[in-house]
Amino acid sequence: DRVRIHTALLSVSDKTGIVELAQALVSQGVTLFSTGGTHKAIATAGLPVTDVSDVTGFPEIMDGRVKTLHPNVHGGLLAIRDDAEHKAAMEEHGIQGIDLAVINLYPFEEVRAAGGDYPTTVENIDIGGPAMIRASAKNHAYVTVVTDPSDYGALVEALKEQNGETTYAFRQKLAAKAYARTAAYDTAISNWFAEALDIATPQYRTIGGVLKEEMRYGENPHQSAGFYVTGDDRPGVATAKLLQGKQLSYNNINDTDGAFELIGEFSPEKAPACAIIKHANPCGVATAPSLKEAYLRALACDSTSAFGGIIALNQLLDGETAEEIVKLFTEVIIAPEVSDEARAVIARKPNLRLLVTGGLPDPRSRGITAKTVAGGLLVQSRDNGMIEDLDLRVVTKRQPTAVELEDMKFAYRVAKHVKSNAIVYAKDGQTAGIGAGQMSRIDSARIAALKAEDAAKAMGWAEPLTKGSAVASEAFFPFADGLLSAIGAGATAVIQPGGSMRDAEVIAAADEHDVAMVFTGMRHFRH
Ligand code: 93A
Repeated sequence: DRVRIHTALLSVSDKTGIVELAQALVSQGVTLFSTGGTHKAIATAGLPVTDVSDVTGFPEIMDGRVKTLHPNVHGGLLAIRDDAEHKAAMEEHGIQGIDLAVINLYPFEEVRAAGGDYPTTVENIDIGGPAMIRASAKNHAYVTVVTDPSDYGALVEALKEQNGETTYAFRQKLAAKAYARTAAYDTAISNWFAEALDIATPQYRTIGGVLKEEMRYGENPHQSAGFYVTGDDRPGVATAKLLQGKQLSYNNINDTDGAFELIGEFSPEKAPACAIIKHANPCGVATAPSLKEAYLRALACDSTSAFGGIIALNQLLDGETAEEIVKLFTEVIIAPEVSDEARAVIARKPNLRLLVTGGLPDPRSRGITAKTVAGGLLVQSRDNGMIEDLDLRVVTKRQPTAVELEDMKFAYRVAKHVKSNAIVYAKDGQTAGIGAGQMSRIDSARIAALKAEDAAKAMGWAEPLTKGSAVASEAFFPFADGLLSAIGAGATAVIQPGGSMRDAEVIAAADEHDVAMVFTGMRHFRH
Protein backbone atom coordinates (compact mmCIF):
# COMPACT_ATOMS: atom_id res chain seq x y z
CA ASP A 1 0.00 0.00 0.00
CA ARG A 2 3.02 2.26 -0.04
CA VAL A 3 3.53 4.59 -2.97
CA ARG A 4 6.75 6.22 -3.95
CA ILE A 5 6.50 9.92 -4.75
CA HIS A 6 8.39 10.74 -7.95
CA THR A 7 6.51 13.85 -9.06
CA ALA A 8 4.67 16.64 -7.26
CA LEU A 9 2.46 19.49 -8.38
CA LEU A 10 2.59 22.49 -6.09
CA SER A 11 -0.04 25.19 -6.55
CA VAL A 12 -0.71 27.33 -3.52
CA SER A 13 -2.16 30.75 -2.81
CA ASP A 14 -0.97 30.73 0.79
CA LYS A 15 2.76 30.29 0.27
CA THR A 16 3.51 29.67 3.96
CA GLY A 17 6.16 26.95 4.26
CA ILE A 18 6.09 26.11 0.54
CA VAL A 19 9.78 26.78 -0.09
CA GLU A 20 10.80 24.60 2.87
CA LEU A 21 8.50 21.84 1.63
CA ALA A 22 9.87 22.14 -1.92
CA GLN A 23 13.39 21.93 -0.50
CA ALA A 24 12.54 18.76 1.41
CA LEU A 25 10.88 17.21 -1.66
CA VAL A 26 13.84 18.03 -3.90
CA SER A 27 16.19 16.45 -1.41
CA GLN A 28 14.04 13.28 -1.68
CA GLY A 29 14.56 13.34 -5.45
CA VAL A 30 11.04 14.48 -6.27
CA THR A 31 10.46 16.34 -9.55
CA LEU A 32 8.46 19.51 -8.98
CA PHE A 33 5.83 21.14 -11.20
CA SER A 34 4.23 24.39 -10.26
CA THR A 35 1.84 27.18 -11.31
CA GLY A 36 2.97 30.77 -11.93
CA GLY A 37 3.23 32.38 -8.50
CA THR A 38 4.22 29.20 -6.72
CA HIS A 39 6.80 28.48 -9.41
CA LYS A 40 8.28 31.91 -8.90
CA ALA A 41 8.55 31.46 -5.13
CA ILE A 42 10.28 28.08 -5.46
CA ALA A 43 12.55 29.06 -8.37
CA THR A 44 13.58 32.27 -6.58
CA ALA A 45 14.76 30.12 -3.68
CA GLY A 46 17.07 28.44 -6.21
CA LEU A 47 15.26 25.11 -6.39
CA PRO A 48 14.64 23.13 -9.57
CA VAL A 49 10.98 23.36 -10.62
CA THR A 50 9.15 23.02 -13.93
CA ASP A 51 6.34 25.35 -14.94
CA VAL A 52 2.99 23.62 -15.28
CA SER A 53 2.75 25.17 -18.77
CA ASP A 54 5.46 22.73 -19.78
CA VAL A 55 3.28 19.88 -18.51
CA THR A 56 0.15 21.07 -20.33
CA GLY A 57 1.96 22.37 -23.40
CA PHE A 58 -0.35 25.32 -22.98
CA PRO A 59 0.22 28.77 -21.52
CA GLU A 60 -1.75 30.00 -18.51
CA ILE A 61 -4.58 31.93 -20.12
CA MET A 62 -7.40 34.27 -19.14
CA ASP A 63 -5.62 35.90 -16.21
CA GLY A 64 -4.83 32.47 -14.81
CA ARG A 65 -8.45 31.29 -14.86
CA VAL A 66 -7.20 28.38 -16.97
CA LYS A 67 -3.82 27.09 -15.92
CA THR A 68 -4.13 23.53 -14.66
CA LEU A 69 -7.46 22.59 -16.24
CA HIS A 70 -5.90 20.24 -18.76
CA PRO A 71 -5.90 16.46 -19.43
CA ASN A 72 -2.15 16.29 -18.85
CA VAL A 73 -2.71 17.48 -15.28
CA HIS A 74 -5.97 15.68 -14.55
CA GLY A 75 -4.90 12.52 -16.37
CA GLY A 76 -1.72 12.56 -14.33
CA LEU A 77 -3.72 12.86 -11.10
CA LEU A 78 -6.53 10.44 -11.95
CA ALA A 79 -4.76 7.58 -13.74
CA ILE A 80 -4.97 4.19 -12.10
CA ARG A 81 -1.31 3.38 -12.23
CA ASP A 82 -1.58 -0.38 -12.72
CA ASP A 83 -4.54 -0.40 -15.09
CA ALA A 84 -3.47 -1.46 -18.58
CA GLU A 85 -5.94 0.80 -20.33
CA HIS A 86 -5.02 3.81 -18.20
CA LYS A 87 -1.35 3.12 -18.79
CA ALA A 88 -1.92 2.93 -22.53
CA ALA A 89 -3.78 6.25 -22.47
CA MET A 90 -0.91 7.86 -20.57
CA GLU A 91 1.59 6.60 -23.10
CA GLU A 92 -0.50 7.54 -26.09
CA HIS A 93 -1.06 11.10 -24.91
CA GLY A 94 2.26 11.66 -23.19
CA ILE A 95 0.71 12.02 -19.72
CA GLN A 96 3.03 11.81 -16.77
CA GLY A 97 1.73 10.57 -13.40
CA ILE A 98 1.56 13.16 -10.62
CA ASP A 99 2.04 11.44 -7.27
CA LEU A 100 1.67 14.36 -4.91
CA ALA A 101 -0.58 17.41 -5.12
CA VAL A 102 0.05 20.28 -2.72
CA ILE A 103 -2.77 22.77 -3.17
CA ASN A 104 -4.43 25.52 -1.24
CA LEU A 105 -7.12 27.65 -2.74
CA TYR A 106 -7.71 31.27 -3.76
CA PRO A 107 -8.50 33.04 -0.48
CA PHE A 108 -12.25 33.32 -1.09
CA GLU A 109 -13.12 33.22 2.62
CA GLU A 110 -10.57 35.90 3.52
CA VAL A 111 -11.70 38.18 0.70
CA ARG A 112 -15.31 37.71 1.77
CA ALA A 113 -14.49 38.41 5.43
CA ALA A 114 -12.56 41.53 4.44
CA GLY A 115 -15.69 42.76 2.67
CA GLY A 116 -14.31 42.46 -0.87
CA ASP A 117 -16.53 43.93 -3.58
CA TYR A 118 -18.64 41.66 -5.76
CA PRO A 119 -16.26 41.22 -8.76
CA THR A 120 -13.22 40.74 -6.52
CA THR A 121 -15.02 38.12 -4.46
CA VAL A 122 -16.19 36.29 -7.58
CA GLU A 123 -12.68 36.34 -9.05
CA ASN A 124 -11.48 34.63 -5.89
CA ILE A 125 -13.61 31.57 -6.53
CA ASP A 126 -11.00 28.93 -7.30
CA ILE A 127 -11.93 26.42 -10.01
CA GLY A 128 -8.74 24.65 -10.96
CA GLY A 129 -7.60 24.14 -7.36
CA PRO A 130 -10.71 22.31 -6.12
CA ALA A 131 -10.74 20.24 -9.34
CA MET A 132 -7.20 19.04 -8.67
CA ILE A 133 -7.86 18.48 -4.97
CA ARG A 134 -10.95 16.39 -5.71
CA ALA A 135 -9.19 14.43 -8.47
CA SER A 136 -6.18 13.66 -6.27
CA ALA A 137 -8.37 12.72 -3.32
CA LYS A 138 -10.45 10.37 -5.46
CA ASN A 139 -7.28 8.69 -6.60
CA HIS A 140 -5.83 8.43 -3.08
CA ALA A 141 -4.95 4.81 -3.83
CA TYR A 142 -1.97 6.35 -5.67
CA VAL A 143 -1.91 10.07 -5.02
CA THR A 144 -1.10 12.01 -1.88
CA VAL A 145 -2.98 15.30 -1.54
CA VAL A 146 -2.06 18.02 0.93
CA THR A 147 -4.43 20.95 1.35
CA ASP A 148 -3.35 22.32 4.71
CA PRO A 149 0.12 23.88 5.27
CA SER A 150 0.04 22.50 8.81
CA ASP A 151 0.36 19.01 7.28
CA TYR A 152 3.64 19.75 5.45
CA GLY A 153 5.65 18.68 8.50
CA ALA A 154 3.88 15.33 8.74
CA LEU A 155 4.40 14.74 5.01
CA VAL A 156 8.12 15.45 5.18
CA GLU A 157 8.46 13.23 8.25
CA ALA A 158 6.58 10.40 6.52
CA LEU A 159 8.76 10.63 3.41
CA LYS A 160 11.94 10.64 5.45
CA GLU A 161 10.90 7.69 7.56
CA GLN A 162 9.48 5.67 4.66
CA ASN A 163 12.15 6.20 2.08
CA GLY A 164 10.18 8.67 -0.05
CA GLU A 165 6.92 6.71 0.19
CA THR A 166 3.53 7.35 1.75
CA THR A 167 1.22 4.75 3.25
CA TYR A 168 -2.36 4.11 2.17
CA ALA A 169 -3.69 5.08 5.59
CA PHE A 170 -1.86 8.41 5.40
CA ARG A 171 -3.22 9.15 1.92
CA GLN A 172 -6.72 8.14 2.96
CA LYS A 173 -6.69 10.55 5.87
CA LEU A 174 -5.43 13.38 3.68
CA ALA A 175 -8.13 12.61 1.12
CA ALA A 176 -10.81 12.88 3.80
CA LYS A 177 -9.39 16.23 4.81
CA ALA A 178 -9.26 17.33 1.19
CA TYR A 179 -12.98 16.78 0.66
CA ALA A 180 -13.75 18.50 3.95
CA ARG A 181 -11.81 21.46 2.59
CA THR A 182 -13.54 21.64 -0.80
CA ALA A 183 -16.95 21.16 0.85
CA ALA A 184 -16.29 24.00 3.28
CA TYR A 185 -15.04 26.15 0.41
CA ASP A 186 -18.16 25.63 -1.66
CA THR A 187 -20.31 26.20 1.41
CA ALA A 188 -18.66 29.57 1.91
CA ILE A 189 -19.31 30.45 -1.72
CA SER A 190 -22.97 29.42 -1.66
CA ASN A 191 -23.62 31.25 1.61
CA TRP A 192 -21.92 34.35 0.30
CA PHE A 193 -24.23 34.26 -2.70
CA ALA A 194 -27.29 33.77 -0.51
CA GLU A 195 -26.26 36.80 1.53
CA ALA A 196 -25.26 38.94 -1.43
CA LEU A 197 -28.63 38.27 -3.08
CA ASP A 198 -30.46 38.36 0.26
CA ILE A 199 -32.01 34.94 -0.26
CA ALA A 200 -33.20 33.19 2.86
CA THR A 201 -34.70 30.16 1.11
CA PRO A 202 -33.06 26.97 2.42
CA GLN A 203 -32.46 25.57 -1.09
CA TYR A 204 -29.98 28.38 -1.72
CA ARG A 205 -27.88 27.75 1.36
CA THR A 206 -25.65 24.98 2.55
CA ILE A 207 -24.85 24.22 6.12
CA GLY A 208 -21.27 23.86 7.06
CA GLY A 209 -18.21 25.62 8.27
CA VAL A 210 -14.50 25.49 8.63
CA LEU A 211 -13.03 23.95 11.74
CA LYS A 212 -11.68 26.85 13.79
CA GLU A 213 -10.55 24.84 16.77
CA GLU A 214 -10.79 21.46 18.34
CA MET A 215 -11.95 21.55 21.94
CA ARG A 216 -10.53 19.31 24.65
CA TYR A 217 -14.03 17.86 25.07
CA GLY A 218 -17.68 18.56 24.35
CA GLU A 219 -20.62 19.19 26.62
CA ASN A 220 -19.24 16.35 28.76
CA PRO A 221 -15.67 15.08 29.13
CA HIS A 222 -16.34 11.86 27.19
CA GLN A 223 -17.54 13.76 24.11
CA SER A 224 -15.22 15.12 21.44
CA ALA A 225 -15.94 18.57 20.04
CA GLY A 226 -14.95 21.16 17.48
CA PHE A 227 -15.91 24.75 16.76
CA TYR A 228 -16.75 25.35 13.07
CA VAL A 229 -17.01 28.88 11.78
CA THR A 230 -19.27 29.87 8.91
CA GLY A 231 -17.49 33.02 7.78
CA ASP A 232 -20.33 35.27 8.91
CA ASP A 233 -18.61 38.36 10.32
CA ARG A 234 -21.30 39.03 12.91
CA PRO A 235 -19.59 40.30 16.10
CA GLY A 236 -19.79 37.47 18.58
CA VAL A 237 -18.07 34.49 20.06
CA ALA A 238 -16.80 33.14 16.71
CA THR A 239 -15.00 36.31 15.71
CA ALA A 240 -14.06 37.65 19.18
CA LYS A 241 -10.48 38.07 20.32
CA LEU A 242 -9.44 36.27 23.49
CA LEU A 243 -7.33 38.75 25.44
CA GLN A 244 -6.60 36.50 28.39
CA GLY A 245 -7.47 33.16 29.92
CA LYS A 246 -7.38 29.65 28.52
CA GLN A 247 -9.25 28.37 25.47
CA LEU A 248 -13.03 28.47 25.75
CA SER A 249 -14.75 25.14 26.31
CA TYR A 250 -17.74 23.86 24.36
CA ASN A 251 -20.13 25.01 27.10
CA ASN A 252 -18.34 28.35 27.41
CA ILE A 253 -18.82 29.02 23.71
CA ASN A 254 -22.49 28.09 23.85
CA ASP A 255 -23.17 30.22 26.92
CA THR A 256 -21.08 33.15 25.70
CA ASP A 257 -23.02 33.15 22.46
CA GLY A 258 -26.31 33.27 24.37
CA ALA A 259 -24.98 36.11 26.51
CA PHE A 260 -23.74 38.25 23.65
CA GLU A 261 -26.73 37.70 21.38
CA LEU A 262 -28.91 38.83 24.28
CA ILE A 263 -26.87 41.93 25.08
CA GLY A 264 -26.91 42.87 21.39
CA GLU A 265 -30.60 43.72 21.92
CA PHE A 266 -29.60 46.62 24.17
CA SER A 267 -28.37 49.64 22.29
CA PRO A 268 -25.43 51.27 24.07
CA GLU A 269 -26.78 54.68 23.03
CA LYS A 270 -29.80 54.11 25.26
CA ALA A 271 -28.09 52.83 28.41
CA PRO A 272 -25.27 50.62 29.66
CA ALA A 273 -26.51 47.03 29.96
CA CYS A 274 -25.23 43.80 31.45
CA ALA A 275 -26.37 40.20 31.18
CA ILE A 276 -25.19 37.28 33.28
CA ILE A 277 -25.72 33.86 31.74
CA LYS A 278 -25.71 30.35 33.10
CA HIS A 279 -26.37 27.29 30.93
CA ALA A 280 -27.42 29.51 28.03
CA ASN A 281 -30.13 31.21 30.08
CA PRO A 282 -29.83 34.65 31.67
CA CYS A 283 -29.87 34.70 35.47
CA GLY A 284 -29.87 38.49 35.52
CA VAL A 285 -30.09 41.35 33.03
CA ALA A 286 -30.11 45.05 33.78
CA THR A 287 -29.69 48.49 32.35
CA ALA A 288 -28.55 51.41 34.51
CA PRO A 289 -27.00 54.88 34.25
CA SER A 290 -23.53 53.33 34.67
CA LEU A 291 -22.13 49.96 33.58
CA LYS A 292 -21.04 49.15 37.12
CA GLU A 293 -24.58 49.76 38.32
CA ALA A 294 -25.96 47.63 35.47
CA TYR A 295 -23.69 44.76 36.53
CA LEU A 296 -24.66 45.04 40.18
CA ARG A 297 -28.35 45.14 39.31
CA ALA A 298 -28.02 42.13 36.99
CA LEU A 299 -26.18 40.29 39.75
CA ALA A 300 -28.87 41.12 42.33
CA CYS A 301 -31.47 39.15 40.35
CA ASP A 302 -29.85 35.81 41.19
CA SER A 303 -26.42 36.17 42.77
CA THR A 304 -26.33 32.45 43.61
CA SER A 305 -26.65 31.31 40.00
CA ALA A 306 -24.29 34.04 38.78
CA PHE A 307 -21.37 32.16 40.37
CA GLY A 308 -19.26 30.76 37.52
CA GLY A 309 -21.36 32.58 34.96
CA ILE A 310 -20.73 34.43 31.73
CA ILE A 311 -20.97 38.21 31.69
CA ALA A 312 -21.87 40.17 28.56
CA LEU A 313 -21.69 43.95 28.35
CA ASN A 314 -23.07 46.22 25.66
CA GLN A 315 -20.21 48.71 25.82
CA LEU A 316 -16.60 49.27 26.81
CA LEU A 317 -15.69 47.45 30.01
CA ASP A 318 -14.31 50.13 32.34
CA GLY A 319 -12.11 49.83 35.42
CA GLU A 320 -14.76 50.31 38.08
CA THR A 321 -17.03 47.66 36.55
CA ALA A 322 -14.09 45.27 36.24
CA GLU A 323 -13.32 45.82 39.96
CA GLU A 324 -16.84 44.65 40.81
CA ILE A 325 -16.78 41.69 38.43
CA VAL A 326 -13.56 40.20 39.81
CA LYS A 327 -15.08 39.98 43.30
CA LEU A 328 -17.07 36.94 42.15
CA PHE A 329 -15.94 33.81 40.30
CA THR A 330 -16.81 34.33 36.64
CA GLU A 331 -15.90 32.11 33.66
CA VAL A 332 -16.02 34.58 30.76
CA ILE A 333 -16.50 38.28 30.11
CA ILE A 334 -17.47 39.39 26.61
CA ALA A 335 -17.65 43.06 25.64
CA PRO A 336 -17.26 45.19 22.53
CA GLU A 337 -14.16 46.86 23.99
CA VAL A 338 -12.15 47.04 27.18
CA SER A 339 -10.24 49.94 28.76
CA ASP A 340 -6.57 49.59 29.74
CA GLU A 341 -7.54 50.08 33.36
CA ALA A 342 -10.09 47.25 33.17
CA ARG A 343 -7.55 44.99 31.44
CA ALA A 344 -5.14 45.51 34.34
CA VAL A 345 -7.88 44.65 36.84
CA ILE A 346 -8.93 41.51 34.95
CA ALA A 347 -5.26 40.48 34.60
CA ARG A 348 -5.25 39.85 38.35
CA LYS A 349 -7.51 36.86 37.59
CA PRO A 350 -5.47 35.03 34.95
CA ASN A 351 -8.04 32.24 34.52
CA LEU A 352 -10.86 34.63 33.72
CA ARG A 353 -11.40 34.65 29.95
CA LEU A 354 -11.78 38.08 28.47
CA LEU A 355 -13.23 38.40 24.95
CA VAL A 356 -13.56 41.57 22.90
CA THR A 357 -15.66 41.70 19.78
CA GLY A 358 -15.14 45.21 18.43
CA GLY A 359 -18.90 45.76 18.21
CA LEU A 360 -22.36 44.44 18.94
CA PRO A 361 -24.34 42.06 16.70
CA ASP A 362 -27.26 43.64 14.86
CA PRO A 363 -30.36 41.94 16.29
CA ARG A 364 -32.26 42.69 13.09
CA SER A 365 -29.75 41.08 10.75
CA ARG A 366 -30.68 37.91 8.92
CA GLY A 367 -28.77 34.67 9.18
CA ILE A 368 -29.48 31.15 10.23
CA THR A 369 -29.55 28.97 13.29
CA ALA A 370 -29.28 25.21 13.27
CA LYS A 371 -29.69 22.29 15.61
CA THR A 372 -29.13 18.63 15.12
CA VAL A 373 -31.67 15.86 15.26
CA ALA A 374 -30.94 12.17 14.78
CA GLY A 375 -29.83 11.90 11.17
CA GLY A 376 -30.38 15.53 10.27
CA LEU A 377 -30.07 19.23 10.84
CA LEU A 378 -32.91 21.61 11.48
CA VAL A 379 -32.17 25.00 10.01
CA GLN A 380 -34.13 28.21 10.27
CA SER A 381 -33.65 31.92 9.81
CA ARG A 382 -32.52 33.77 12.94
CA ASP A 383 -35.19 35.12 15.23
CA ASN A 384 -34.59 38.74 14.31
CA GLY A 385 -37.94 40.03 15.50
CA MET A 386 -37.65 43.06 17.77
CA ILE A 387 -40.16 44.53 20.13
CA GLU A 388 -39.49 48.02 18.72
CA ASP A 389 -40.78 46.87 15.33
CA LEU A 390 -43.97 45.29 16.60
CA ASP A 391 -47.44 46.67 16.70
CA LEU A 392 -48.24 46.57 20.41
CA ARG A 393 -51.91 46.26 21.16
CA VAL A 394 -53.33 47.06 24.59
CA VAL A 395 -56.08 44.50 25.19
CA THR A 396 -57.15 45.43 28.71
CA LYS A 397 -59.31 48.23 30.07
CA ARG A 398 -56.35 49.80 31.76
CA GLN A 399 -53.57 51.26 29.63
CA PRO A 400 -50.04 50.61 30.85
CA THR A 401 -48.18 53.57 32.37
CA ALA A 402 -45.07 54.81 30.59
CA VAL A 403 -42.89 53.10 33.18
CA GLU A 404 -44.80 49.83 32.85
CA LEU A 405 -44.48 49.97 29.10
CA GLU A 406 -40.71 50.37 29.31
CA ASP A 407 -40.45 47.44 31.72
CA MET A 408 -42.69 45.33 29.51
CA LYS A 409 -40.46 45.90 26.52
CA PHE A 410 -37.37 45.23 28.57
CA ALA A 411 -38.84 41.97 29.91
CA TYR A 412 -39.94 40.86 26.42
CA ARG A 413 -36.51 41.54 24.97
CA VAL A 414 -34.97 39.34 27.66
CA ALA A 415 -37.67 36.65 27.34
CA LYS A 416 -36.71 36.20 23.67
CA HIS A 417 -33.37 34.83 24.92
CA VAL A 418 -34.73 32.56 27.65
CA LYS A 419 -35.47 28.91 26.92
CA SER A 420 -39.18 28.17 26.63
CA ASN A 421 -41.31 28.28 28.61
CA ALA A 422 -39.97 31.70 29.54
CA ILE A 423 -41.41 34.03 32.15
CA VAL A 424 -39.50 37.22 32.94
CA TYR A 425 -40.43 39.79 35.56
CA ALA A 426 -38.82 43.21 35.24
CA LYS A 427 -38.89 46.43 37.18
CA ASP A 428 -37.08 49.70 36.52
CA GLY A 429 -34.93 48.23 33.76
CA GLN A 430 -33.75 45.16 35.59
CA THR A 431 -34.95 41.58 35.75
CA ALA A 432 -36.76 40.78 38.96
CA GLY A 433 -37.11 37.04 38.37
CA ILE A 434 -36.56 34.66 35.45
CA GLY A 435 -38.25 31.30 34.93
CA ALA A 436 -36.73 29.22 32.15
CA GLY A 437 -37.11 25.94 30.36
CA GLN A 438 -40.10 24.49 32.20
CA MET A 439 -42.55 22.17 30.53
CA SER A 440 -45.47 24.17 31.88
CA ARG A 441 -45.77 27.95 31.71
CA ILE A 442 -47.21 28.19 35.19
CA ASP A 443 -44.15 26.44 36.60
CA SER A 444 -41.91 29.01 34.91
CA ALA A 445 -44.04 31.79 36.44
CA ARG A 446 -43.79 30.20 39.87
CA ILE A 447 -40.04 29.67 39.63
CA ALA A 448 -39.47 33.25 38.48
CA ALA A 449 -41.45 34.55 41.47
CA LEU A 450 -39.55 32.25 43.81
CA LYS A 451 -36.25 33.54 42.42
CA ALA A 452 -37.43 37.09 43.09
CA GLU A 453 -38.22 36.21 46.70
CA ASP A 454 -34.78 34.65 47.14
CA ALA A 455 -33.18 37.77 45.68
CA ALA A 456 -35.08 39.99 48.11
CA LYS A 457 -33.86 37.87 51.02
CA ALA A 458 -30.26 37.86 49.78
CA MET A 459 -30.28 41.61 49.18
CA GLY A 460 -32.17 42.48 52.38
CA TRP A 461 -35.02 44.12 50.46
CA ALA A 462 -38.37 44.57 52.17
CA GLU A 463 -40.19 42.93 49.26
CA PRO A 464 -39.35 41.17 46.02
CA LEU A 465 -39.00 43.26 42.88
CA THR A 466 -41.94 41.41 41.37
CA LYS A 467 -44.18 43.73 43.41
CA GLY A 468 -45.29 46.35 40.92
CA SER A 469 -43.35 44.69 38.07
CA ALA A 470 -44.06 43.99 34.42
CA VAL A 471 -44.08 40.35 33.34
CA ALA A 472 -43.29 38.93 29.92
CA SER A 473 -44.23 35.56 28.50
CA GLU A 474 -42.47 34.62 25.26
CA ALA A 475 -45.55 32.71 24.06
CA PHE A 476 -49.22 33.09 24.86
CA PHE A 477 -50.76 32.07 28.17
CA PRO A 478 -52.86 29.04 27.23
CA PHE A 479 -54.93 29.46 30.40
CA ALA A 480 -55.48 32.21 32.93
CA ASP A 481 -53.58 30.30 35.63
CA GLY A 482 -50.10 31.46 34.57
CA LEU A 483 -51.28 35.04 34.46
CA LEU A 484 -52.95 34.74 37.87
CA SER A 485 -49.75 33.34 39.31
CA ALA A 486 -47.87 36.38 37.96
CA ILE A 487 -50.49 38.72 39.36
CA GLY A 488 -50.18 36.92 42.68
CA ALA A 489 -46.46 37.68 42.64
CA GLY A 490 -47.25 41.37 42.24
CA ALA A 491 -47.08 42.00 38.48
CA THR A 492 -49.23 44.95 37.38
CA ALA A 493 -48.49 44.77 33.66
CA VAL A 494 -48.25 41.84 31.26
CA ILE A 495 -46.76 41.48 27.80
CA GLN A 496 -47.31 38.39 25.67
CA PRO A 497 -47.93 37.52 22.01
CA GLY A 498 -51.61 36.68 22.42
CA GLY A 499 -53.37 34.30 20.08
CA SER A 500 -54.59 31.65 22.51
CA MET A 501 -58.05 30.12 22.10
CA ARG A 502 -58.67 31.39 25.61
CA ASP A 503 -57.41 34.94 25.11
CA ALA A 504 -60.80 36.31 26.23
CA GLU A 505 -60.53 34.40 29.50
CA VAL A 506 -56.96 35.66 30.06
CA ILE A 507 -57.94 39.27 29.27
CA ALA A 508 -60.90 39.05 31.64
CA ALA A 509 -58.62 37.84 34.44
CA ALA A 510 -56.29 40.78 33.82
CA ASP A 511 -59.16 43.25 33.82
CA GLU A 512 -60.52 41.81 37.03
CA HIS A 513 -57.21 42.63 38.74
CA ASP A 514 -56.77 46.04 37.09
CA VAL A 515 -53.71 44.74 35.27
CA ALA A 516 -52.61 46.27 31.95
CA MET A 517 -51.89 43.75 29.19
CA VAL A 518 -50.27 44.18 25.81
CA PHE A 519 -50.25 41.74 22.89
CA THR A 520 -47.20 41.76 20.64
CA GLY A 521 -48.40 39.40 17.91
CA MET A 522 -44.96 37.79 17.76
CA ARG A 523 -43.88 34.67 19.60
CA HIS A 524 -40.29 34.03 20.64
CA PHE A 525 -40.08 30.28 21.27
CA ARG A 526 -36.57 29.13 22.04
CA HIS A 527 -35.94 25.47 22.68
O1 93A B 1 -8.06 30.27 -11.73
S1 93A B 1 -8.19 28.90 -11.39
O2 93A B 1 -9.49 28.50 -11.02
N1 93A B 1 -7.76 27.99 -12.67
C1 93A B 1 -6.80 27.07 -12.66
O3 93A B 1 -6.62 26.41 -13.67
C2 93A B 1 -6.00 26.90 -11.48
N2 93A B 1 -4.95 26.10 -11.23
C3 93A B 1 -4.53 26.35 -10.00
N3 93A B 1 -7.17 28.58 -10.19
C4 93A B 1 -6.20 27.67 -10.33
N4 93A B 1 -5.25 27.33 -9.42
C5 93A B 1 -5.06 27.97 -8.13
O4 93A B 1 -4.02 28.92 -8.29
C6 93A B 1 -4.60 27.10 -7.02
O5 93A B 1 -5.66 26.49 -6.31
C7 93A B 1 -3.83 28.06 -6.13
O6 93A B 1 -4.64 28.63 -5.14
C8 93A B 1 -3.38 29.17 -7.05
C9 93A B 1 -1.88 29.19 -7.20
O7 93A B 1 -1.52 30.09 -8.18
P1 93A B 1 -0.03 30.65 -8.24
O8 93A B 1 0.87 29.49 -8.16
O9 93A B 1 0.03 31.35 -9.57
O10 93A B 1 0.12 31.61 -7.09
